[in-house]
Amino acid sequence: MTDIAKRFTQNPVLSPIDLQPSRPGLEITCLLNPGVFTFEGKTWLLVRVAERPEQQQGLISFPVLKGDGIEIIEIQANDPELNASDPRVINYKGLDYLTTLSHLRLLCSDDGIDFYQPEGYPLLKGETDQEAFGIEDCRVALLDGTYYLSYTAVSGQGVGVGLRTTKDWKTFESEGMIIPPHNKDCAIFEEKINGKFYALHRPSSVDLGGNYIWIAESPDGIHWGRHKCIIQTRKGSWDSKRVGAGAAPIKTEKGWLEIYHGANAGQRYCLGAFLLDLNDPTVVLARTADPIMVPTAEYELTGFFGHVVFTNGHVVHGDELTIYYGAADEFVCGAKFSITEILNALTYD
Ligand code: MAN
Repeated sequence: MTDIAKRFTQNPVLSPIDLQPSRPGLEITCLLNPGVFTFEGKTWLLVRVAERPEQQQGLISFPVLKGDGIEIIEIQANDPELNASDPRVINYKGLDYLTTLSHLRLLCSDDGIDFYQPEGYPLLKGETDQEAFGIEDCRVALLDGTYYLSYTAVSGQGVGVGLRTTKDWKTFESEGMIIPPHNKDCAIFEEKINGKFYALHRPSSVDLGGNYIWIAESPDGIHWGRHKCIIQTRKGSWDSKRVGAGAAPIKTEKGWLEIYHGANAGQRYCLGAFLLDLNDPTVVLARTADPIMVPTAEYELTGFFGHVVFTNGHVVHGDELTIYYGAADEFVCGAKFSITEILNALTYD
């Protein structure tokens, strides 16, 4: 057993019933994968809220954004042109759709455990055609007083990385799609290195290559280049099928420590870690052979999509790393790690 996470005894911290749907006619199916940051002395979560209409017998229905509103698409469950074998995505008449529509919602807390929705902060919703199936799994990076929100933008055109920035969490600048499909899991470093922005990201390829983690650099945090593949899946391992970055890398004396997710062919999502050179983060120094967190708790095994722990947000206090994570794609949970313990679990090349 290599799981070194200390899960909150209060888990799940948030369940779908804890919040109100964004509009009449929809219900919250999943609360998951929050971006995390500190602001005005509080811990904040930017939670992914996945919604759909209440499901009727024999019918599959889901919302997509249209103009300022939503359109509900309804398909007979027994339609021969429907493939609904994955609870998260469906294929109908050769086109892919998501079963839920996600927006991002701000919650805050004084103790990092009890979260509430404060007054006066907007919901972040899909705004463009490229976001018609929603926005998801936002990473939040703070650089020089600006928060960079890198999130997954989904539509029939594909899955890419969108960027918005804010200083006050009330007004936002949209920079549009910064990395085109198919790409997600984009985590921006919270410090420039040798004058440049860096980000981890995850293109997907079904043929040559794979679901690997890449790094890129940028002069301004918006335009990205010099892409380089740094972490690949490992055959026969817990991360054999896909890997993707978590939140912004953590600066340690040994290097930039990144917590990432890896899944095997059975779609079990675990967490591991790798270490990048402090001065040249395109160089991988070490990686954990085994996962540091494995879905084992009931709320991680059973839910909308079971056997999943997935993180894209954390807070660091000295040696203590508190991650917030999506469990079974349905709940938001918390766990603590010792950074030293994670560093000790790394295998150097
Ligand atoms: C995958 C899963 C879903 C997600 C889509 C689009 O299928 O991660 O939860 O909605 O990709 O990003």
